[in-house]
Amino acid sequence: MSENMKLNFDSKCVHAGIEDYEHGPVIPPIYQTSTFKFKSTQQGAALFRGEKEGYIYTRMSNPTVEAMEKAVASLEGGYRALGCGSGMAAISTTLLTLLNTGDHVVFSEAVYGPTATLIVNVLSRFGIESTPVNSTDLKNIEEAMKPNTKVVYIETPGNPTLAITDLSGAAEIAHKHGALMVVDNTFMSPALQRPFEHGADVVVHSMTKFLNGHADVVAGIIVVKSHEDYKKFRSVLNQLGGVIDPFNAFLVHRGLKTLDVRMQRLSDNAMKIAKFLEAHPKVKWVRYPGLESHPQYEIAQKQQSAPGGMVSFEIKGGFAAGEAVMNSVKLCTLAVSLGGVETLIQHPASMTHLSMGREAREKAGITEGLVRISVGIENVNDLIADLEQALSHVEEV
Ligand code: LCS
Repeated sequence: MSENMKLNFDSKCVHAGIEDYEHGPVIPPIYQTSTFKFKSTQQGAALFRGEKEGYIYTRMSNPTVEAMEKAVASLEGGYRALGCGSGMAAISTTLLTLLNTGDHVVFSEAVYGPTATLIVNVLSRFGIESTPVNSTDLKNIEEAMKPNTKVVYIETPGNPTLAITDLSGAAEIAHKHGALMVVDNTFMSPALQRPFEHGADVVVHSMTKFLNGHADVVAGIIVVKSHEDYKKFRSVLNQLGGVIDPFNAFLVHRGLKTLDVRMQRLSDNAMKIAKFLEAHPKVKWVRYPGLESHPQYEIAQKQQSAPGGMVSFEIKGGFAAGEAVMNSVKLCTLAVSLGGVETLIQHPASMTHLSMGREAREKAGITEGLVRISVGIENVNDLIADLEQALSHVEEV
């Protein structure tokens, strides 16, 4: 692809990060090597001093990893990106890069369970304070800000409540108080939401999910906006060591090619499933950003180009009823994780959000009966037929 050609997002998914390689392969080769040979001691030393460009050691950089990083940075509209060994590696590296002892973090209370646990149980051991807030109401963010607040950490839509935070509003508050806004964009992917366009300073992802899209890789990424940030983050990542390996980077880069097509299809499927569930007499409530019943429907319309593939709902009869549905599905798979081409169903209170504890879950609106679906790209009629038959196993309340 010509460097100076301006492409639309769906074309970028196919071409971003792809360059000309020796022997002319269309797909970036996998440099499955831990280390790179120096031409001389002088050249090796010059590479270490940063006087020459080149590869030294795969923890520091690798061409296959770099190709994928360039692709994700381009799709998010950032400057550069740093591939990590998991989403949690990306999140922990980000927070350890930006925070010092004595600093304070304000974070969305509805986040992936281990993110909350990392902030509350681990960072606190290093003297970093935190305040969880219901970030759907910007007043709560404003009230939680302190003179030592350095990071406002937002996950939107939040896992698993799908609570939506106004990104531009949250960024304005963070910046007014001299803090940075970090956004976990895992649930949307840049196909549906680009946080840099709404004032984010750093974007993180679990690439395990939609970016890779095929449930066969655990990986994460940090996307930054400037060369200074890139150098700062690269240095900390190099010391902490939680990098992605070349083969997983290759797989993610391959997955990115179909990102836009997958996100459109699974959003369409999820919209139909959400409507089906909302109309079902055995369903108590449905939370989906594409439904007008979603409390932040207007904000979703403003900052998301489609509602995405995640649907949460509760069946009348609470957890026992949800359990009956989850044990009866045949096409949907009972498993945690999300963002693949296959539809997954799970129970956050006993699975992904167990580590948060009941009190924090209740405060964040993660009810004991909440069931979460990650909608895939199967034929939507097959998915609805499966949910219909699974719901028939629930007794009428
Ligand atoms: N951020 C979000 C929004 C997530 O949903 C997850 C994982 C992570 C970060 C962490 O990424 P990882 O280290 O697993 O690559 N969410 C999961 C979930 O809901 N079910 O299983 C994993």
